[in-house]
Amino acid sequence: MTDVHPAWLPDAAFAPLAARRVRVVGEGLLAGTVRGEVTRAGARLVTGDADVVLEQREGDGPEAYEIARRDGVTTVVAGGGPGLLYGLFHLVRLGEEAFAGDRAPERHAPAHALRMLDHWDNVDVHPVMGQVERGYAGGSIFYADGRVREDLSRVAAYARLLAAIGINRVAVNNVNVHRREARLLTDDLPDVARIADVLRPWGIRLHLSVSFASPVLLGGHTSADPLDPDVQAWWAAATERVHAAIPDFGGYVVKADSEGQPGPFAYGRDHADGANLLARALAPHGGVVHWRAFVYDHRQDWRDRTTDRARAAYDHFAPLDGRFADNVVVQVKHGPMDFQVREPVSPVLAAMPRTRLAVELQVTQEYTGQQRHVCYLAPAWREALGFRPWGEDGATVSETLRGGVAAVSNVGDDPFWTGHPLAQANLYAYGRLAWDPDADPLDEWVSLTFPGAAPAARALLHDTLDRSRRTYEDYTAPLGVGWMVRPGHHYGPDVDGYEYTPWGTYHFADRDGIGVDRTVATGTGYAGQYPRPWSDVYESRDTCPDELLLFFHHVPYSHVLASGSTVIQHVYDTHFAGVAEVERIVAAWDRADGLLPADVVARVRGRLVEQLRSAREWRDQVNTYFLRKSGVPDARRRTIH
Ligand code: GCW
Repeated sequence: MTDVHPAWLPDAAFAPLAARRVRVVGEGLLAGTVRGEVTRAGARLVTGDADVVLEQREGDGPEAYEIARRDGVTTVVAGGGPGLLYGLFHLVRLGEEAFAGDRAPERHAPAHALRMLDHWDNVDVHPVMGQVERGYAGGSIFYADGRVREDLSRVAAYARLLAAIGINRVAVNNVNVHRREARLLTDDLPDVARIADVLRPWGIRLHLSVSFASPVLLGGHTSADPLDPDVQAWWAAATERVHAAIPDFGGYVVKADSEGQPGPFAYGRDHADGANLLARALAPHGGVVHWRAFVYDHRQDWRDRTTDRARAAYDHFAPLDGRFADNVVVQVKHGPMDFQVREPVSPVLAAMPRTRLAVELQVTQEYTGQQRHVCYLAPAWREALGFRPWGEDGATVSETLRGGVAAVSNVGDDPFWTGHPLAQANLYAYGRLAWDPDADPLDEWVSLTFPGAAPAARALLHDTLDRSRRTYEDYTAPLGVGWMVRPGHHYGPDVDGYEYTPWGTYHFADRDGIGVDRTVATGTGYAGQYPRPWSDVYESRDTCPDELLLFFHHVPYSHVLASGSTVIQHVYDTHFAGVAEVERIVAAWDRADGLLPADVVARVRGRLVEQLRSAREWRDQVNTYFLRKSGVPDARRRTIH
């Protein structure tokens, strides 16, 4: 392992701890990890008088901890090994502040018990998708040369980073399970167990994505019918073997009957039958099934206006509420489509009160600039987690989730982990929001990653990241309509790229207007999948928020937004403004020498060159397209090509 960036755990972040005497009271694997961290930091591990006491006392939630400071001693009392570790990292985040003055006891516990990262890593390099599907940071940290890596030191460093942000579950392979990867469940178990061994000291349990057709692919059966006793026996035995190799195995992740993956539909069964089959096999071992709700018809006909991809997850899953076993988590993408820069919150999240739901976020920036563009996603995730589907007085999405949160990782074998160094902030923020959906993690990330950064450096990072999602939105597809990306790889503009394809991702622009009518009155009825008040809010053009207008309504270009601008003028203005903003950020980084480490500055500058090129391409293609369609000139007479 050479020259891997320390991300948010550089040695300097441990300097305040290094100067202290630390007593660790507790037994077990994770207490051992905590002692290792203390020693690694250069602090003195003592058994007597100490400046810091970290104590593990069983009970009261193994992940929770209480921090206090009295009479010159900082204490962390944890309910278990994980809490001890999280408490230690909390001290690291506090820095010197952890050792100053008195501190009233403060209890910290995660908002969600399941805080998961999903890797879309393949063992082999897939001919189209590469090794990491939708990965923008190089190859896999888990696999090389067609098998699990011999040297897993990079995985150990990753696990340490994840523990510092509270992640406790990692699924190590792609939900599109190809032939080779299907065998992780069987032939490769000893190797998969080695990964689990590396994750375990950091409080992280390993999960596997499995093919629903495994009994056929691996077991020589002719069917994978969930109601077939032979199939059930096969899963029970296979799961037994997994558990024998990995005693704390977390469970399975399944993408079934989606984008060509096999599933229960082939046997006339539904998603509850499918999920419960695996749940039954896992239950004796304490495992869970993450069953994805990303199910839709990807063989649509654009001529057919009655089929709406946005409706699909709700139509498939809401009727099954109450039928899933207790150890099934139905994993729902945060929006009804697919990780666009702006989408409404999925109505499925409000439609299944008797099901354990998890929300799925995408840290890897598939549709948000592929880690060549800066796009800090925490504001979008906070919006989703904090959304109140039943109105102001109702609960937030985060409060209703009983299956926790999951997200697609953005990490690869790149020296900066994430390609774009600033994309590390997304991974950091995801972990912290999974722990506390109200957190605002950017300052923390800056302080840890760039210890001692001057105010000008901090300002530069804020300036670059704070508004970056809005900026990306400004120069790409407008007003919630989404897509307009190049088919396949999803990078760069192509307004009609998906317009006449089977994927169900249309904008329906013509000479008069644009947008998808998803109203109950005249459209696909999608707006009616929300409870009140949102069904009403979205149903009407007058109350639908501007940023989602084209998601819910087909309107003329002359339609006046709540902002006072017309739709067409909004398109022009935001596209010019978005590029101007990128130009401003580029100029700011031109002056960044000496503010941040040279390798970071160099890498960011390189990415910004591409971001600016790409943003201009977006601006010019989108503006030109709509000028030609509508014939309406820019009120400010700027050059539109
Ligand atoms: O967004 C789409 C991606 C696919 C991905 C799929 C999914 C893993 O383009 O690459 O497949 O979503 O979430 O299953």
